[in-house]
Amino acid sequence: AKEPLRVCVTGAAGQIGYSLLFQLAEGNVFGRDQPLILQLLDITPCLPALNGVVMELQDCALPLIRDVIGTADPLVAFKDIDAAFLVGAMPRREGMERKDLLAANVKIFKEQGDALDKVAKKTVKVLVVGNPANTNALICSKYAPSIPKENFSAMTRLDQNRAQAQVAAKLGVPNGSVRGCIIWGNHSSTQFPDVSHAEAEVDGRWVPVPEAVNDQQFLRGEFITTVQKRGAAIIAARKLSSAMSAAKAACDHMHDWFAGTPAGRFVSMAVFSDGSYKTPEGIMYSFPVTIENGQWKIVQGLAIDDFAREKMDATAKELCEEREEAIAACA
Ligand code: NAX
Repeated sequence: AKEPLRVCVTGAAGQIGYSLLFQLAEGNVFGRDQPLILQLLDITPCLPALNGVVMELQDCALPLIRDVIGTADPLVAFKDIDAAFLVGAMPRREGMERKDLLAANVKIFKEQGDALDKVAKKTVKVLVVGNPANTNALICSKYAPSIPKENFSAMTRLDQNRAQAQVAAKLGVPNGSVRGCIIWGNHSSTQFPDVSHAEAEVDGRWVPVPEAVNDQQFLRGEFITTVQKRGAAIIAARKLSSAMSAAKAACDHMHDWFAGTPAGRFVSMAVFSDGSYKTPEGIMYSFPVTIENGQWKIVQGLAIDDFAREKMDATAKELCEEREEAIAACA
């Protein structure tokens, strides 16, 4: 039998946590034969609610769960972990400036980076979901220097899934008949959802999405803004931010990081830029990646036209600004 994996979820008493934990505990992420020890972190005022979640997980009587720990201490939650979903973050309150929110959150990720550095396995894979996700991941890694940089990433998979679903709906095909949608840059409204390298299966044949959709005005306009503003549309409708879809995307991201991508396929995740596609080095930029043996590699050689270039530069510029603000906030 396999040794249990230790998996941490932060913000585990929150709404994404509530959806994420069940999928994880069922075996959707690490496989249905992989036992798990769940180490759940939230802040002290939320410990009663977290305890309720721990009780519910016990009551699911799931075959893979070996233990569930709930704590407000990052040193306990991160002890010996193999994987971390860093979901917990400070929500935006009314009247709060974007800058103040960033400052508050990067401090959380500084502290958590420090704790990961002290107690997590050096092979831990860390997925940051809490916003501003890209910059939080950057700071977290910076304060965990003993863990390789490649082990940190931020989530743009929800944006990728949204793009895929929009294209499928436009074409009237199942979601599985669209692949290769890319998210470039920041998980924010400056992200660039790009279907110029995507394919769709129409009448039993895989064809480039731009050809299948055959509506450049839509693909360069409404499609992009729909994906960019989808988070706000969910909030307007639900009075709560995306949770079910965010949790599912986090599971997709971590699943593929551990299991790898099928031959010839790629997924988007925000990782350390090495300067690929003329992006500034050292920011957490979302790229198309292939994954093998738990290692991601940025897909090289995709053609970038002037339209894409401008969008890719704009989101890079925002990430550079966030990095400056974050470093100042941590000083
Ligand atoms: P909730 O407010 O429901 O839950 C957040 C939980 O985190 C709360 O229980 C809170 O007590 C906890 N928390 C706060 N500070 C913490 C800390 N220092 N350590 C541990 N736990 C802490 O928010 P939810 O809807 O679950 O969203 C969580 C985060 O995901 C937010 O930052 C949100 O902006 C972000 N999102 C990111 C997405 C992405 O695609 N990258 C999409 C969905 C989501 O909006």
